[in-house]
Amino acid sequence: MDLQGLNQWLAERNLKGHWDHQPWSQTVRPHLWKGRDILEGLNRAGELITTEEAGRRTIQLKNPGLAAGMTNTIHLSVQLVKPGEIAAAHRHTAAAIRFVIKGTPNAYTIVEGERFPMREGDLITTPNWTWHDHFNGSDEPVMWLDGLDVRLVTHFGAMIQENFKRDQQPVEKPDDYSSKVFSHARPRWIKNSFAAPPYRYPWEETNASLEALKESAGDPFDGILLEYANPHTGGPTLPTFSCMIQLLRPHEKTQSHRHTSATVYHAFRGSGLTKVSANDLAWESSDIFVVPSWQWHSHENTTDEDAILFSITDRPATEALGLYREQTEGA
Ligand code: 1HN
Repeated sequence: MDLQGLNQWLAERNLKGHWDHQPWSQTVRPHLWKGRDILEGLNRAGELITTEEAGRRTIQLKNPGLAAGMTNTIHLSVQLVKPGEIAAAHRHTAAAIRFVIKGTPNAYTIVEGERFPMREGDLITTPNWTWHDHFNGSDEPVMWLDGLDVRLVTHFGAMIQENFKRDQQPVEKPDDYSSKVFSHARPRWIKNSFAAPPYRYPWEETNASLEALKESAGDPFDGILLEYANPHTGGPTLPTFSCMIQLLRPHEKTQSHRHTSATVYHAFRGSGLTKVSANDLAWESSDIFVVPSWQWHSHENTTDEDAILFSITDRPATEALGLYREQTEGA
């Protein structure tokens, strides 16, 4: 039996020699999806399928280097809920965030008995195992970005899901409950029972912070970069991933670095260029792109207007597992 014969003999028994080189994993590729394609697909889906039939009416982003999903950890999709529609209540071990790209008054995500309004630029979390459903009570569609750690959770074989006994969970908390419970003066008798509580980060507050800090030095790799802090711990948005918003000032060009965490971006305002290894990802408002782990990257605002990127990073997960490394140019 020669070596090739042995490889074959082993393969028939679901075994493999270390010398028989086959990749351990598929490769996440840098890639950019046009926002207008996603929105066109979603609007067409709005005519062809109901939320009831679809479960969730979302268009999922698929990385060209993977059989499924956008990265090995974070999954991204864009969701549409039409006037009068309900996306039924459920909970799962995957944690999710919603970043609203087309808001409207009277559309809500209900999480653990609290209804959170969905206005453009708002970020709303539905942490691991929290009941959540969506409802659009307005006469205009509502659309948002769904970010979940479902790829990571699936790798662990830990994706568990339960449906609520009715389509909608009851609203049991007063409006603005979380924003008051987690404000600067906090009730002494309420104990938070989640590693991260459900929470809404209103755009007007996020934007006011960006504006107030605009003249600061900023981060050399990311400009005016803000992290949406877990209101309970002050740490990353969620235990497995964190959300950021960054403002790149007119013609601002950042330094290049690389790190062992993947980041997915949504161009919320303006346009620019993100260089990822040998790829030039030219983005404009509404586009989505991915910077895979351990690839050199830098950002540039190529215009005379401010540019704003929303992003999700799996860095908290890699840090928790002792896997985080970072390298800067010349280091
Ligand atoms: C999910 O529960 C939602 O609740 C959206 O809106 C997208 C993608 C994968 C798994 C669960 C939602 C999802 C999801």
